[in-house]
Amino acid sequence: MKLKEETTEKLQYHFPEGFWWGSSASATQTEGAADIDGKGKNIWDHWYEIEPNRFFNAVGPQDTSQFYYKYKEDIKLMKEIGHNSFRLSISWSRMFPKGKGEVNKKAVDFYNSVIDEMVETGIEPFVNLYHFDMPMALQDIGGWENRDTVDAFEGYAATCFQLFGDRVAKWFTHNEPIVPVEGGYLYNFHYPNIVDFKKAVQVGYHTILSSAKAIKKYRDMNMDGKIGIILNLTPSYPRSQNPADLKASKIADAFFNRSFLDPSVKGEFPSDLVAILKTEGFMPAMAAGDLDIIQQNTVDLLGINYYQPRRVKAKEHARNPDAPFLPELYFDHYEMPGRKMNVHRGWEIYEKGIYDILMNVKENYGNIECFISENGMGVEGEERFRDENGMIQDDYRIEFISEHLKWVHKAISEGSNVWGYHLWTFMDNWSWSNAYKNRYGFVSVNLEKDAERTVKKSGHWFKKVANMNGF
Ligand code: BGP
Repeated sequence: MKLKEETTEKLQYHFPEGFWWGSSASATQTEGAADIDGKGKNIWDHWYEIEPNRFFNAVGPQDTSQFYYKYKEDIKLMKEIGHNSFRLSISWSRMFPKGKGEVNKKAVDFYNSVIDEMVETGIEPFVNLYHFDMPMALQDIGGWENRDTVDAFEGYAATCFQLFGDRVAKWFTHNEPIVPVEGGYLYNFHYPNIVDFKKAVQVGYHTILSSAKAIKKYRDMNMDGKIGIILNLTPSYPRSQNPADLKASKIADAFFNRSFLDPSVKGEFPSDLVAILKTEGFMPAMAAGDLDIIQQNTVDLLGINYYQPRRVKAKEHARNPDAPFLPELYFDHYEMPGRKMNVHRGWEIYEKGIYDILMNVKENYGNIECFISENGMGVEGEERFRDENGMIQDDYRIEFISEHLKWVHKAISEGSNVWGYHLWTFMDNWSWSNAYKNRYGFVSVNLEKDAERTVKKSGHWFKKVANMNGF
């Protein structure tokens, strides 16, 4: 007891009792076993089949970190490095090979076993339902473009609540729902890989509706837990305080943050965004009663993924009437001189951004209960940092995490209702186009040696932080 008090006193950054320490991951990126035990194809399996060279070194989603086979070992390792919680996703196409219909018993056995193992080990499961992995059978009818997919999602969600809800008390409908919109319909990095703003808006709208409907279902079923959504928030910073730059930055914020944050937390769409959609003729098809469902079924809990800010300036060139519509018709990106970069991923590192998001949530979103559900640093060629004892000396990751945690701590001291920090990610895993190029984990994975795991220096460091509840 005395030791604990002494240790606590020495901590400069002490976090509240009950803070969630852990990491996050997704099914497609970790499980492997993409075509066995009855799993149906999802868009990633399909895309890899038709265009393997799109993926770094042509490594596909079946060659991921083999969590399907090694989850017991992994969960034990999570505990060893201080996790009290871990976010995973359920693979929709493993549960429902055709997206709907009959549930796959082997998938149910697998997720039951994973959840049981976590609970027995003392790691709280945070379970997300959709992490970019549309079942191919539903993509064939348009995926999120088609309203039938909303109903299929509601059915899939209800099945998961019913089967696993006795042990899972934290649910999430979607991870980063804007990413499939951006990647699939605007900027060419997700399937179906087209540029069509009208469809993009419809996809976004259906995703939001599906989230509200799943939340309604959860509450109608009287489930005993909380349900939320995970959003990637990119604070929008103007180049200057000139009205034109400020306006551009506010519009970027509407497109990329408030578009999903407002309906999820406040139950309404941002009026400035709606005005643009109306002017440009991009309002989505809606059915009577939808807006009430969205309004009445907001989240209990908000997961915040933070990687980088968005720097914005006013548009400098006239609009080209022949160019396809993109949000960038309303603003330009600004490469701020001297900004700190993660050169491997090409993303800016701006630690204070995490604090700005938390303060915005506190001040403008009713200080809703939230946590950092992803934050992390992908680095290429980490093997060069492996020492003679076999440990990767990833001091840069320790610095990255601690610098962000300092800002989270400051937000807490100023009243933010933030309850946890989950790193992206537990172990190196497969990324949507970069495959295994950039490594993010606390634990390295050797793809040449049966996906052998070794804890990196950051994992050992995190264990101390989590066990002391600070640093
Ligand atoms: C987030 C996703 C994760 C993960 C992470 C890192 O947007 O939720 O699935 O991939 O980003 O990004 P990347 O893998 O593209 O480097």
